[in-house]
Amino acid sequence: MTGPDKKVADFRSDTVTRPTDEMRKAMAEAVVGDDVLGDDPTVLELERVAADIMGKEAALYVPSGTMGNSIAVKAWTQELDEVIVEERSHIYNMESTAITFISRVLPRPLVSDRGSMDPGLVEDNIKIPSVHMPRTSLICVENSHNNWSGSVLSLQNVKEIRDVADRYGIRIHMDGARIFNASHATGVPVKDYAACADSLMFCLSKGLSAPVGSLLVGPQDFIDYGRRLRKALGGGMRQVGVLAAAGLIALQKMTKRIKDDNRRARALAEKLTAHPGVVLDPEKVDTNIVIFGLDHPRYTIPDFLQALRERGVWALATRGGIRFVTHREVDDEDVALADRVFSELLS
Ligand code: TLP
Repeated sequence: MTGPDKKVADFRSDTVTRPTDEMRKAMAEAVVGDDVLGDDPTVLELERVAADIMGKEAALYVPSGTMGNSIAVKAWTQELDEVIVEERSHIYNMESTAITFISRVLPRPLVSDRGSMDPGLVEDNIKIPSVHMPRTSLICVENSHNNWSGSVLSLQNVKEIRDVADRYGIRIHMDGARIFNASHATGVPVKDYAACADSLMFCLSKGLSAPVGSLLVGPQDFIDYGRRLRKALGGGMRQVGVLAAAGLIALQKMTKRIKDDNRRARALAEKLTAHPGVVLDPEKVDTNIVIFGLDHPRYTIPDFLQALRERGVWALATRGGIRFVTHREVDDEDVALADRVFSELLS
């Protein structure tokens, strides 16, 4: 099946999106080769297009966002280093400890204003060179920010963090898994965000609807080393042009539609907030992720999620409550269904 399964309104994640018919056709017809040997033309094209869109020298196709982030952290750091991360970031919280397991660095989590770290606080946390302390070598930022309900970073904030990083010779990696959602929300071109970071990872497999894959972009020598790290991590794939073909369509044809997901998430938030027990400020929904608390005498969060699921509305528990994510396979009817089910359960 390539279209949405209308039996449920699946708001669990934009990762549930299945490839479009056009992607499936391109996958079937893809010209392929052995990508580990560097001769899959479809992968090479995807990497070239990705680097171009982001305004970077080179790109690396990786199986997942987690691998892209892991390669970036490993490439920019050495053991005994420290990495500044935002306290709710995906890199720090949701990658099964990859940052320490793979790179063996110390994460330094900082508080933020919905994902935007104060550049002064970042500067205060850069270690002065000392035999006693780790060396700060990398700052990671996340845009849009998953666990802050899809909040976006202003270009100003990222530029100020860039200034700090430059003063101390530190790299910046941007987890831009949903950078196109952020770009639609702020009007800042993805290239401008990417220009503030040394490297950026973005996902094809979320709102862009490709079945698999992410891209890591950055300078040529970083990507060359990243290619070796990808092999070491078991991410060297052979005739993977069959997947890259879908990725090319994701990049060339699906980025524009992301604004619909952002719009629908705001509409969903406005509806849900009207129900008793829903703790949510729709003004704080910048992109396609809606996270809200539940304060209701009849339900715990697991019970409420179960009751939703029985009525065909799927969502996930997350830090701070319940998460709904909009994407290509949920439409206005699904939003209306969620609204009706909330009325039934909470009134
Ligand atoms: N996020 C997934 C889950 O891991 C929670 C989701 O459903 O939102 N950075 C960010 C900001 C992400 O949201 C994700 C995935 C990743 C990195 C990792 O990407 P994958 O899942 O491809 O490893």
